[in-house]
Amino acid sequence: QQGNVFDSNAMTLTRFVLQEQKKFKNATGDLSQLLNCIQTAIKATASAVRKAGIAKLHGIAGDVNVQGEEVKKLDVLSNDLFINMLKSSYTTCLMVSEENEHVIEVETEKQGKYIVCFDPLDGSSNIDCLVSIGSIFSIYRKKSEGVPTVEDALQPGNQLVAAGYALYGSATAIVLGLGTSGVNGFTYDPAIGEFILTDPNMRVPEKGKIYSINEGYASDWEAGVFNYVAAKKDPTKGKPYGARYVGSMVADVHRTIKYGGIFIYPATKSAPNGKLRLLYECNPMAYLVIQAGGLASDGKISILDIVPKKIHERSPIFLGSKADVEEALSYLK
Ligand code: P6P
Repeated sequence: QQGNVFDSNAMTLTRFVLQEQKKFKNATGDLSQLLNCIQTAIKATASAVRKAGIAKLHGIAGDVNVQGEEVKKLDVLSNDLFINMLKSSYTTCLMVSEENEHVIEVETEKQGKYIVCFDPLDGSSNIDCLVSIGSIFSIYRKKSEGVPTVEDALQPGNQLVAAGYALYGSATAIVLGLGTSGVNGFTYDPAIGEFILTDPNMRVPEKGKIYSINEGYASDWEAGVFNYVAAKKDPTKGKPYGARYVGSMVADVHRTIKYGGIFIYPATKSAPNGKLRLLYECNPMAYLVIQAGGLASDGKISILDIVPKKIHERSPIFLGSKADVEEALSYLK
């Protein structure tokens, strides 16, 4: 396919989702509708992120979110976009957002069978210095009868129906796992306003050459983590690994899926459960990495087997190439 020929048969995300739906004869189309509304929220967020400096969306919106962090205007905008597009999809009954302390209920007449947990703009501390940021989402089916409650959102990751992320990087990309067709990557084409399939059936390399962790906290790590990271730098133990740490989870995880290696946000003395949130950071990323042939653990069990107790609970995470995660886990007591 030459570079400048217009592809009249492009595999768009919308088309891909419909194609997947058709594999299930009793599919209602609700998941397709839900994913297309998420796609709209992502397109609008991408547009705002790309012109934030011009549209004066940088800087502090003044509020403070449940994490006690200063909320930047883009955070608020992306959160509103996700909530509004999801509510008007008529496919969700409950939502959990990183920006909202309590679950978000959908009015009865707009309710559907899905529950969506999302971080509308992850890595927001990087917005003003133009480092890549992302949106992360995970989709469950409501299991209980009756009115949706917070319990419906406390499902382990092994119950996920689908999960994905958008990366607002040098290009805008969506990586999506539907549980049925592996993990697929799409790149945004602004010329037609569609996401085009560019990375079919993504696979995490069996072993990588990169470790990704915030070394600033080394004095706070448990011994096993300290010894593992030291081993990655020790030439007597094999060729030292390269170090890469963006400090934006979506960017660090996307690189890990594409190039291999390991991403770690461990427990520290000050943060005994690590920093990253289980429902809308660890679970969706673990689901995608595992579906792509990698591993994701909290140091003891698979991330996907953790039964959440609170919607904003945190978990340590060791994620990436199977051989690298297994090696790291062998250093933990
Ligand atoms: P630290 C960004 O604020 C974030 O939530 C994730 O995107 C990222 O992986 C992590 O925190 C970075 O945390 O403590 O290394 O700055």
